[in-house]
Amino acid sequence: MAARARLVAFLIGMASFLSIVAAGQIRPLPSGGQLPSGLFVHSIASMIRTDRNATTKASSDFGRIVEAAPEAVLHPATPADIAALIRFSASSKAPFPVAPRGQGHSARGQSLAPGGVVVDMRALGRGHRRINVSAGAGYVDAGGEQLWIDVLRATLEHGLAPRAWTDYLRLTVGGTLSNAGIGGQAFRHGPQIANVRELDVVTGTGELVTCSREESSDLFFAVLGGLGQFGVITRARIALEPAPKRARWVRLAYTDVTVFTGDQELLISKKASEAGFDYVEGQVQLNRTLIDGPESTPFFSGADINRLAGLVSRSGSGAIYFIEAAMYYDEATASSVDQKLEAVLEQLSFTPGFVFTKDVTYVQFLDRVRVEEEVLRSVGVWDVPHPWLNLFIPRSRIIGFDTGVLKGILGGTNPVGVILMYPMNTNKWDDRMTAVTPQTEEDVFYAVSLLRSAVAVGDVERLERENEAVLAFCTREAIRCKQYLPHYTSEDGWRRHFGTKWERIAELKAKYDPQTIMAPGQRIFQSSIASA
Ligand code: ZME
Repeated sequence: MAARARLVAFLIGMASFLSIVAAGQIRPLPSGGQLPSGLFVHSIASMIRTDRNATTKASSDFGRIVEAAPEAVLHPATPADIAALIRFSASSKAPFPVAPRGQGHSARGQSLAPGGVVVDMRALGRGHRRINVSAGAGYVDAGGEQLWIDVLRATLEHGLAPRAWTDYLRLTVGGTLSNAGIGGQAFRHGPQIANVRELDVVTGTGELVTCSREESSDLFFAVLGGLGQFGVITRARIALEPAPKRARWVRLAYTDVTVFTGDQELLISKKASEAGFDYVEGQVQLNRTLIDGPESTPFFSGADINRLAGLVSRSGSGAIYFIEAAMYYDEATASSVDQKLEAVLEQLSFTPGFVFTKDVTYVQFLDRVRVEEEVLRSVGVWDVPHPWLNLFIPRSRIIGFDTGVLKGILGGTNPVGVILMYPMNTNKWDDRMTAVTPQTEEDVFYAVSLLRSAVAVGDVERLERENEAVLAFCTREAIRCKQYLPHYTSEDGWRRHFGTKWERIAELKAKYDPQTIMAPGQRIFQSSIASA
């Protein structure tokens, strides 16, 4: 079989590669590149595993929808080891695919390398912590393999913290920066990719390049939101701010989507200097998910749930909406936070009486999905298929989307999982980066995340059909939406996704990964090997 032949080619290639190293001949590779001298001493052979134990772990991801085994897994000790592997592939007669894998939290196989080599990025951080805080300069250098929770803990030792977060912190820096990294702070600070000052990248030609807005800026902008297509992020320099100590965390209930989105848009229009929230998201609860879902238990008391159930039955559609927001504070601002919260709440139009407040530490707030994870794990619904769909919707179309999708296609369903819906300011996104936003003139767009889990027989197929229907609805209604964490199986889908950015992306691909070996699980560029 082809896979078998490739494995043999790989091992033969590796053997001859090792003999070059063993013979002490550092000579130009066919591509003209030099072997890094460090490799001469520490060959990567001992870091490559081909046993089933290693390859099986790297054969699937959090999505549990696609599965494909790599031929081998590299456990690098240094970025130079990754460079050696990529250079070996890129310069060989039969290049093989290479995919970095952090936590494997992709939903559709984006971190897989069918027939190639998965780089277990987490191996980089073993033994020593690759996180260095420069407090005076206000940044942290974090290895691409580092988890955001560990970056948070390290920076807090200096009273500092990154400004932009994802909802879940057990993700790697390289993983979120390859996508965008969105959450309730993005309205003010932009996505995580907008808060990066510098990167180290091992490109698809096996070069280790330091890049920034000033230096090798084409690579810097390409890699941010670049879906792993141009190289592997081995270090990111991330901007920091003084860390708040605590968060006043609120949920406000609505039955009318127009009132809900109106309040969200008011909140995201506020400057940091005005009385407002530091974090703004929103959730949609269809039918009985609120009452049944384990997700809700940490926030609402039994009495709250009874009151909310009453609200659900009074809401004609059965849908209720929550703004989830947080106001950060510390010792200096503790005495005024209640007043500030009151001042903001007064401007909003949530259902009277339906405000729920919690007061938690900053870490408890940022790491809140961890609690959900533990609940879901305890009832066995964490390691299940996740046919997730994330969309960016232009502001002008969000009410139509709510009618057609949430109250239409998904109306009457009782999904297990979370539906998120919150606006962001377009001007916080840098269009030079590969990450894609709706290509309209509008200054606000919504993230709508249908984060549903498949827990029963037939759920995957049913949820996938619903996802298809949602995308078909957007096409039919000419809603210029973009997928976030995008997934397409045809080049045509990718061309439409990238729109005006496509030509530039193809050009950068040819420059930084001419053999199309990097991150094949995205299925953007069909490599000659993958299709062979
Ligand atoms: C892609 C994405 C997942 C964005 C947010 N999530 C979440 N996943 C699971 N539970 C969540 C959540 N956001 C809030 N709760």
